[in-house]
Parts: sequence; C-alpha cells; structure tokens
Amino acid sequence: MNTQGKSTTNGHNFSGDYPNKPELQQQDCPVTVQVEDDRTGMTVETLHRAFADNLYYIQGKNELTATAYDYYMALSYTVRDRLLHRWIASNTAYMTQGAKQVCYLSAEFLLGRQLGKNLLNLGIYDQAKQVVTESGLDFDALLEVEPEPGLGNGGLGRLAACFLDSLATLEIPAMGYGIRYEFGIFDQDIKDGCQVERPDKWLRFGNPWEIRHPELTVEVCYGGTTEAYEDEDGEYRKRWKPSRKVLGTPYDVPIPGYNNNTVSTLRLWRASANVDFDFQVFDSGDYSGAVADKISSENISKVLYPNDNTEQGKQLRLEQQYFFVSCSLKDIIHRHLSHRGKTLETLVDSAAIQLNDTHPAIAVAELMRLLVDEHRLGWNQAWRITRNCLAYTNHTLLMEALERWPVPLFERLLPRHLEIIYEINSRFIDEVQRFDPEDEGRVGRMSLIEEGTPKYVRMAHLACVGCHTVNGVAALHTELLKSQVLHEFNEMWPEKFQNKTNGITPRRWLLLSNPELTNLVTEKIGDGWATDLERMRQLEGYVDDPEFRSRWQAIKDANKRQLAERILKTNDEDIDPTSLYDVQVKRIHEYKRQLLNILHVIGLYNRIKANPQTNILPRTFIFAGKAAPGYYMAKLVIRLINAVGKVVNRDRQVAGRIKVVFVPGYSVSLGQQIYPAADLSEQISTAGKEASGTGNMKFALNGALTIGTLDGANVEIRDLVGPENFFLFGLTTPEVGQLKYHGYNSYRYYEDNTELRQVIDRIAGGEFSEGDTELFKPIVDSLLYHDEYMLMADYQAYSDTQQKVSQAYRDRDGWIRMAILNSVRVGHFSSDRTIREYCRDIWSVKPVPITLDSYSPDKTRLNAKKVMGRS
Ligand code: 26W
Repeated sequence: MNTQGKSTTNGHNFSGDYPNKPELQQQDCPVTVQVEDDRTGMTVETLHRAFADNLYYIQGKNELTATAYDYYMALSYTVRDRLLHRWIASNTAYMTQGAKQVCYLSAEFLLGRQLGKNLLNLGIYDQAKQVVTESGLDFDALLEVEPEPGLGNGGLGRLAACFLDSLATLEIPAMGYGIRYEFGIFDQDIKDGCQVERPDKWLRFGNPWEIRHPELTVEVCYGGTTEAYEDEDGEYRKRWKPSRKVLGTPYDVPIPGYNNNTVSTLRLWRASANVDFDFQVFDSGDYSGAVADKISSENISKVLYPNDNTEQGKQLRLEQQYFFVSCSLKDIIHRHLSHRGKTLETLVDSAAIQLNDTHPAIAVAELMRLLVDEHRLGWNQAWRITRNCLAYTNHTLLMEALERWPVPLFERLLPRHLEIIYEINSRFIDEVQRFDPEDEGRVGRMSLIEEGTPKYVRMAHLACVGCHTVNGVAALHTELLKSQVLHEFNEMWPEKFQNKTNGITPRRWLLLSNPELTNLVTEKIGDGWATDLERMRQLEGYVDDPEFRSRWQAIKDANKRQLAERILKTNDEDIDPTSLYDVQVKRIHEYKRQLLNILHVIGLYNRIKANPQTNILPRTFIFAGKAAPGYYMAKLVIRLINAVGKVVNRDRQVAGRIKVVFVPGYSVSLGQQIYPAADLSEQISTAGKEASGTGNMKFALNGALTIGTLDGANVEIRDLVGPENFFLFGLTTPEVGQLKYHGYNSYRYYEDNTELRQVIDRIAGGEFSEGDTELFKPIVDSLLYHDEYMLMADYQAYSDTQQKVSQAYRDRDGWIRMAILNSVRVGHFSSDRTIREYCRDIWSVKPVPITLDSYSPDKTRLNAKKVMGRS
C-alpha cells in the first residue's frame, strides 16, 4: 500500500551505514557495498535484519521460543528506531528555532493501535508486511496483538488523536498533553444481553510506544490554605500552603506525520507519590498515613472516567484535571524560559494552548497563579498573557454535560485557585455591568459562580472569560452556542466565537482501514490525495463508468464478507454479506437514539409477523457502543437490542431477512473494521443535541449512505454530498424547540399511530423478555410519558425514510452511484482542513518542515559541548 509515490527511504539518503559517515567513492573502490544503518534503514533487507535483531536482543527470543507478542514487540522496536531518528530531528529543529507550538490539552486521546499507523506514516507499511510474511508470520494477526490504548471515551478523545495526526502531517510544531491512565476505557462484554465491564489493563505487557522522562518530573500541589504576605519589594502577595504534593512524570509518545519527517510528541503525565513530602509524615510517626497518601497520589492517573456527556462532580476527576493541566503549563513555561532572552511576556510566541472542552479549563486559573504568584507578574499583565495564549473548544450542547464544580470541593482542593477565580469574576462582573447596566439578571446568569447551596464554579464560563476564542465543532453547533448556551457571552464578545467543523484523518479512516479502496483511488487519480482529500472529487467522473462501479462494489462486498467473519467469531451469528448492512456504532446515549433504531427493527418484525410473505429487503442491523457504567437507561437499551436480536434472529418466519447483532467491545480497532463494510450509516440524534459527530464522516468516506437528522455535521455532509444522496428525516432544531414550547405530548403518537403502537405493545407485552412485563417498563414509560428526545415524534418519518432506503438499495447501480458520490465528496471533512483553519484563525502557527540532511548526528562519538541555543 505505497500511496506516497516516493522512494521508500522517505527522501533520506542512506548510502552509508551512518548518515554522516564519509561515503566511499566509486573510483577509490572497485565494489561499492551499500549497507543501511540497521536502526534507520527502510529497505526490506534492512528491516529483516532489524526485526531479527530486535527479537533477539530486546525480547531475548528466537524463532523457537518467540510468541506472537515477541514478534509484535520486535517489529514495534524496529519502527520505533526509525521514529526516534525523526523525533530527535524534529525536537532539535523546534528547540533551536524557538518555533511556536500548538499545545493541545485534552483529558482524552483515543489513539487506536499504533504499529500499523506508524508503518503507514513512515512509508514502510508494504515493506514491513513483506518482511513479516517472508518470516513465515501472519502480518494482520501480528498487528492485532497490540492492545488498544483506550485513553478516551468517544468522539472528543478520537478527535484529539486525529488532530495530532494532521498537525504532524502538516508539519505544525505541536504537542499533545494528557494523562497516562493506567486503565483506559473499560472492556465491554455482553453476558445474557447485558453490558458487563472489565478493567482495561492495556499496560500489562509494557508499551513500546512511550519513553519515560523522569528528569522532566514536576510537582503538583493540592489542598491546604493560602496566606497573604509582603514580598521583598513591599508588594502585597498571596502564598499557597498546600497540604499534599504529587509528582507528575511525562511519558512521551511519538506522533509521526504522514509522508514527511515530522514526529511530534504526545506527552502523557503519570502521577506518583512525592517521597520527600511523605517523609515528613513518616517523621511525624504516621506510617499508615504516609502509605495511604502514596496510594492516593498514584490514584490520580489510575483510571479514565467512563462518562460521556454526563457530569459526575467527583473529587478525583477534578484532581485529574488539575494534575495534567498544572504539569503541562509548568512544562510549557519551562520550555519557553529555557530559551535565552525569552520572558513570560512573550509566552504567546511559544505556545498556542487549546483547551479540549472544559476538562482542562482550570488552566485559566492555574496559568494566572503561575504568572502572578510564582513568577511575580502583575495581575493585568498576567491576564493579558493568559488570554492571549488560551483558546477553548466546546463539544456539547447538553446542559447536563456542562461541567460545574461545587465551591466547597473546589475550596478544599484548590483554595488558591478559587481565590483567583473570585478575582477574575469580580473584574468580569464589572465588565458585564458596564456592558449592560439595564439587565439586572445578567450578572447572575453570566457569573463564573452559580448561586445556591452549594454554589458551583461554572467551568464553561471560566473558559469563555479566560480564552481569546471559543469555538464550536460544526456549523449548526456553533450557531446554537452563539444563540443559546453561551448567547450572552456572544453578545458581549461576538469576535470571540468561531466555528471549526470537525474532521477525521484519512490516513487511519481510509488508507489503513480500507486498503483496497485506497488502491483503487490511487490507481485512478495518482498519489498525493491522502493529504489533499478534496482531490477525491476527481473520481466523480467515474460514477457512470460500469467498470469502476463494479470494482467499487467488489471492494465493498469483500469488506462486508470480512466483517461477517468477524461477527461470526465474536457473536456466533451468521450474517448475510449480501444483505444491507445498517449500522449504528457510537456511545450509547438517549440523545443518540439507538432506541429509535431498534423500534424500527421491531416495526419490520411486526410486518413480517403480520404477513410472513411480505417482501422485505434483507437487512443486517449492526450495533456497537459502550454505555457509561452508571447510566441505567443506556444499559437497558443495550439489553433491549440484544433481546430483540435473540427473538428476531431465531424466528423461522423471519427466515434470515432481518438480523440484529450487537458487537461487543466497540473501539477504534473495531471501528476500522466496521466503517468500510457499512452500507447505511445511522446518524439519528434529536436535532440540536449532537455537537458534530465524526463517525458520520468515517462512514461517508468509506461509501456508506447516511440516514440522518439535521443535526451536527450531518447538515454540512448533506450539503456537500447533495440532498439527493442523503436520507433526511425528522424534526429540525427549531421544530424540536417549538414542540417542546407548546407542550410535547408523546402519548398522542401512541394513540394515533398504529404501527408505533404495535411496536411499543410488543415490548410492553414482554415479547422480548420472556413474558416479563417489568424488564423494559422504564423504556416504555419513558417513551409514553416523557420522551425527552422525541423519538415518538420522529418515528413515522424515520420508518418512512427507511422504506425509501430499501427501495434505493434494490437498485444496485443507483445505490453504488450514490455511495461513490458520498465518498468522493466528503474530502472537506479531512482533519487536515480543520487543522489548517485552527492554525489560521486561532493559533497563528506556521509549518516548520523537518529535513533529515541538515540534522546529522555523529553516532560514532558524542560532543556534548556543542550545545545549542540554550541557557
Ligand atoms: C463531564 C463528562 C463529560 C465527558 C465527556 C462531558 C463531555 C464529554 C465529551 C465532550 C463528550 C464527547 O465526546 N463529545 C463529542 O465530541 C465530538 C468531537 O467534537 C463530537 O463530534 C460529538 O458530537 C460530541 O458528542
């Protein structure tokens, strides 16, 4: 899969065994022996040597003793060496040039497996495959040995990973900052139709993709009190006397760009106990107290919170947020000041700090504290620096997902930050009053503190006030932010608000996951499109070419067969690869309306039961996704899906026309197998609830058609692929608002709609619960008497539109035509485009290309005196 059209050495001249070794001249020597460095060479021959060498000297194994895991490690170290070479060159260039860097602060990075992606980006995927195959091993099986680093919940974490890939590919100096969770998102099993969570021990066998840097360890404080004092210059200052200190040690993960020499860094912090600090407790004789402190310190980076779009307000979560923010800001300041002559006044020339949702919003207060308390800057100067450096991305419109922390908790954990937030607030409130002296309620609504018992700190307001820009993640989402959730901030600072529609990296979501389609595209339009995805439009001319269409179809069919094999293994269910694959994969949440999907399945089932001869298009309904462990309704929906599957799949009358499978353990890797095999993409959230969605883009790029509402990025996808190639249904955002406003009565739909009534009656009657009428009662009641997300109002439109889908699918040529147009018209949703917009409109950063020739380390002898531009 060499789509790069470049020499496999990535442009580097490896004619000698070391880059700087004097080359033998042809005339000096009758035979030129060209041997590549085993650690940097990119040819098949060298990779063979390195693979064998690493197996022997790192894993301590040979072919007789090696396990699949050993081979995975040996290949990973082979790749890592090649990354290190470029990584060091990148870091050296950024340091010597003092380049401005993007610092992407995110509590989650959902990277997916690293080995395949790193091979692809280095341009040695095919070579490595050849090496592994010639060694008598199964390459795909080897890639699957890697445990997935599941350091995120869903969309927001995966977006951060796509952004890192695009930043490196665009040669933008960048650093991701996050937490090295020891346990990522839980593994999901399905037992008796229920979700069962298992801890994700992803680090159990070690991780070849990280380098620990103990020398960069920083200290993070919690608790205690503050006191006022007068400094040497007679200035009144505040001092924080913390009660607890924790250490943060960075683990750096290399992030290579595609087809270039850039390798940027994802810096993940791990918490550990501060031994010196704990010794004081030892001395005072409290042994078990000291041990308890050690354990509680280590807990900070122990586990990812599995909630998605719901607030929980747990102390440990705030500790985590402050932990990685404090570590990261100290690191950013340290790197800035290590340049000769640089002062904090010019911090913005070194760092554009992006806050991925409010999870790192404490950065506003922490940066102020570092500048004012620790570096002794004046408040106004510190405030200017803080605002110039920080920017905030909002990812949710759900009120329950807007983070708020109880003031008493805040005061206990971060007393100095609370004081700083009060100070920011008091100045902000003055500004609000000056802006709008008439409206007395305005201050209370905009304040950083929500009144009540207890009071709360509103993190979204803190981020709005402390950042120079606020952006939404799709056009509709940004409009709703400006007109609803944050409308009063938009009135005050309209210039702050921007839209940056999300994107996905085509490297993982097409080249890696759908190699056959990738080859077809390259065959027709040549190389280079993977970094210029809009060029896929050049394929539009082929939609009427029967040969092209049949090859497209053949690729989709092969992908569908592969998924069928996987589902046979995981679900022990035989699915028909010629049926329409109707897929909904994403977190399970009421607003995403997996329930609406399964209601439609039951509707079809009813039709078959009422008339067994009915002509129904064969369909396989594929679901996957995790529910937050404490989210009762989401887990009940999983149960219902599995229960319906059990009944429908076994019913002889259905005769294989419809099947329902819930694939356990949804993850990035599973997504990579599912998107390329999908025919229909379910994007059916209640209008106005899904900020963007990114799965919708992955499906479309891989040639699935969408059935969807006018929500999130669906709106823009439909505009680009053309309304005639998109199955639209449902209430619009204003209609949802209208209906709510006039008193929504979901029971009316039950009374008026026979099809819908029969669906609900079947659930209520215990048909899917072996006669138990209690099990799914909460779902039935929610639909009939509350229906927050208006499934009842949208049911008929959804069902009718699904009929249109079936009709369209029967026309195979017409369907493929639409599928191709979807795929080739969504180039706009490459995360490269998104990142270019952030660079231009928010970060003001420019590419810094990395060349390997200007960087030639002497690996035969070190000379540490030759240090570069550092104080
Ligand atoms: C407070 C707990 C919590 C945890 C996670 C609140 C909110 C979140 C995330 C913001 C949830 C999330 O992943 N949001 C998704 O972000 C994607 C990337 O922008 C969007 O495409 C999705 O629409 C949005 O739901």
